[in-house]
Amino acid sequence: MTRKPPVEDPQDDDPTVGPPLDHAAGLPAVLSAVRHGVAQMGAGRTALTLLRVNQADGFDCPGCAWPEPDAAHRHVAEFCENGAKAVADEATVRRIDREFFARHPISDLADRSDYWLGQQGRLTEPMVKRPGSDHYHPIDWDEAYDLVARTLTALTSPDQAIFYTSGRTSNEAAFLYQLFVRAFGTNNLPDCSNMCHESSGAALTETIGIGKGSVSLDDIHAADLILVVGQNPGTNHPRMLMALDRAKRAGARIVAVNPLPEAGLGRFDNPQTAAGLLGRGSRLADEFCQIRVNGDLAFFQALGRLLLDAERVAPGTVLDHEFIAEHCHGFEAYAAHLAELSWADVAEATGLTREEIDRVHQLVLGSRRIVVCWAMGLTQHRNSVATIREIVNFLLLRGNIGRPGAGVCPVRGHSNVQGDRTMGINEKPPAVFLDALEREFRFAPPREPGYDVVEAIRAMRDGRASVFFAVGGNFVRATPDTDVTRAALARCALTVQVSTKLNGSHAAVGETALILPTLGRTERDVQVGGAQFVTVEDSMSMVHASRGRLTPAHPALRSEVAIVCELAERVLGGRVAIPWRAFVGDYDLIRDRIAQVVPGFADFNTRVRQPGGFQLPHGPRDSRTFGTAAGRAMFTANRLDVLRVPPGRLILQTLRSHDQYNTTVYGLDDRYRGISGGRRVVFVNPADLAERQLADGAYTDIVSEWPDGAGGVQERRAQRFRIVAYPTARGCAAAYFPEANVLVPLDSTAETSNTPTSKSIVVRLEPAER
Ligand SMILES: Nc1nc2c(c(=O)[nH]1)N[C@H]1C(S)=C(S)[C@@H](COP(=O)(O)OP(=O)(O)OC[C@H]3O[C@@H](n4cnc5c(=O)[nH]c(N)nc54)[C@H](O)[C@@H]3O)O[C@H]1N2
Ligand SMILES: Nc1nc2c(c(=O)[nH]1)N[C@H]1C(S)=C(S)[C@@H](COP(=O)(O)OP(=O)(O)OC[C@H]3O[C@@H](n4cnc5c(=O)[nH]c(N)nc54)[C@H](O)[C@@H]3O)O[C@H]1N2
Ligand SMILES: [Mo]
Repeated sequence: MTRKPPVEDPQDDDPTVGPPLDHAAGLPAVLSAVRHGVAQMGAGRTALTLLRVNQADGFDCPGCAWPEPDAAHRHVAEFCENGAKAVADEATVRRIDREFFARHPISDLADRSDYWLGQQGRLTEPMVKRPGSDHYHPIDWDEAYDLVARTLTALTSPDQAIFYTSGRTSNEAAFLYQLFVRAFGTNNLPDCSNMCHESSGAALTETIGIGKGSVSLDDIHAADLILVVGQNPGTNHPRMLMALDRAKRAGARIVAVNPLPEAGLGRFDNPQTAAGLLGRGSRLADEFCQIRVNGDLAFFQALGRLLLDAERVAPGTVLDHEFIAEHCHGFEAYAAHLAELSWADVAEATGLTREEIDRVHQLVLGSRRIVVCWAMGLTQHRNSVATIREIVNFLLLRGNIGRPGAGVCPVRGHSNVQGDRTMGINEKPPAVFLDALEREFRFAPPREPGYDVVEAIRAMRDGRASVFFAVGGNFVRATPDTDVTRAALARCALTVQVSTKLNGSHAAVGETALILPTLGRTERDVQVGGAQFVTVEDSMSMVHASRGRLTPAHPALRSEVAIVCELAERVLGGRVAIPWRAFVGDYDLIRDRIAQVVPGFADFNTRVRQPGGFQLPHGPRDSRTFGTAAGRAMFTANRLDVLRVPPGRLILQTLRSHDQYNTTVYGLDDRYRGISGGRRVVFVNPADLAERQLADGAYTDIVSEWPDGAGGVQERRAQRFRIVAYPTARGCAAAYFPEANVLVPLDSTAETSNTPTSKSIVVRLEPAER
């Protein structure tokens, strides 16, 4: 076992391929968790740290946003294999010091893989890259803050600065960050949501009046039928499998809708039970609909149409007429629209047979309580917002929103991405939020909408923005069109990264660049007023405290709250009367202000100290109150257009392997899909390979095609991927994010939400040279 980072970059990524697994977790998952922990932290620290994850007095797992069970149902080890990897990655004992940056010029870092960069350890002191230099050098905190303040105050307009957030930022830091940015004078607050669940937020706000899921963990446990659509929980939300397992034991049926047969939805060996550890777990999915990429809008329209037809045959027995009459709007137009549904289009879009859809329909008819869960498989397409509106239609028909055991469940990604939005990290803030901010802090926040992620890249590319500031994340690697984004950042006068770990964005620099190293979730945060805790909100609107216990990776690290406040003081001076210094000393004072501004946070400091925290209000869930313009839940009529590709082309989706957290790559294996030792693979159906005379194991370039606006085609190329014959849906292919991001055109985004279409890219495969 080695504590040393790998010396060589595994640039010559050399994947080996075995059969995919049909089951998830069990003992192999526990062993993998411990192995990653010990490699990064050593044995003692591994045991201590992992036992604190998701306990009432511990820290919130920096992995996913899936909620914790109530205290009575919590296990001693309330974490999963991939949560353990996320923790180990942050709590690693490896460190990056100034000698590291002396050895590695920025041009060298730019050539390194995400895996190599992440393996180097925690950032320890502030670093600066000056104009003309290819190196980072140490800089004092004070000097670094002054540099940022000078650059920001010299701008001719605050809108020339962009302030990005990734979803690990705590509520307290996020609230102060948006306060600072708005007091400075802009709404340029793009965040990772723009690439993630923005489509869910947009569709749900429009149809049910609130952009958040309507179910609690108890609803999952009590459901009769759970549809898991466009989601791979075995890898990305492993603790969700425990909830599904519990629902299943109570009699629920589960339907998986996915182009890929993902392992976790096959057999689940619950590692919290003896049978699970021995690999004698239960089968989770009763039906697997192997849908074509982007076929989900058609799928939910088909289910809606079958319900309407069934109602016609047996009036009064299928639809929830009372609910529709009392709480909904637009039913007639919706029903009329579906009367025109073309079954030929449904077959083409979904790739499913009528029998497969009928089987799901029968399950729907037999179920009183239905939950639909989804994640990135639905949100990153051109028609994503329409698809999610269609899920709402489907649920409204039988009154499946705002009733126990039923509802919408967009499963969030980053552990506090939902909380950051609640705190006002939003480039298009609602007016009521700005009004409350204005009342509480007595300044006039800007009312013009700011840039989202895609607009921010365009603004930097076109010279309309020249300062890029990021609290967390890895902008250059997470965003689409990597080369365009890198060039856009290079045009900036100043780029600033507040980070825990080194990543590709530290090598995508403006003329001047700063790295400001910060504390992570697992670490003690001690300020003038004593040890502080922060709070987060999970995917089901539960707000709770998170207390780090480890000694900080380095004494020079500052908390995100401290960094934001120091900057705000220097940039704003006396322009606003906000007690930044007091906020840093005592985070309770920040929470008192949040309580004044954000609905649902009254008595924040008291309620968050109760074990397990508290749940935020949610109109549809709590009282079937729908905060839409009409005051009702909205049925919508959505155009079904089938995503057709030119002959020989495939639809490529970009997804996560089992050994990564977004752009953080923990290892080069994807155990459940049978891949080891490499990431440059493209999964293709064997019949599609045969048709193109391509062989499993051959090397190919992936070339994406996008209209150039002048009647021609723009091409983007990702070189040298190993072809893997894989049981994905016909006509579809898959490759890993972020290696495939070079293929996603910046202008290819979802209607309304502007989310990059990372799950439906038209590509062709060309034999690789060599
Ligand atoms: N370990 C780990 N945990 C994570 C993350 C991580 O990287 N690693 N990331 C976190 C974040 S930020 C997020 S947003 C979530 C992401 O969680 P997921 O959404 O599960 O992540 P992806 O790997 O993008 O998986 C997308 C799934 O959708 C399927 N899919 C693709 N296109 C379609 C389609 O058109 N229709 C349907 N029905 N399915 C489709 C894919 O086959 C795949 O199973 O996970 C969070 N948790
Ligand atoms: N092609 C394609 N692109 C995608 C996706 C896809 O499915 N396909 N998914 C999209 C999705 S869903 C998302 S959410 C985005 C993710 O986009 P981001 O959130 O920008 O990316 P991450 O990889 O999660 O960011 C990891 C970095 O965050 C920093 N970090 C970690 N913890 C902390 C902390 O506590 N504080 C601070 N300040 N920094 C910290 C570390 O330096 C680490 O390197 O990517 C999107 N991009
Ligand atoms: Mo995400």
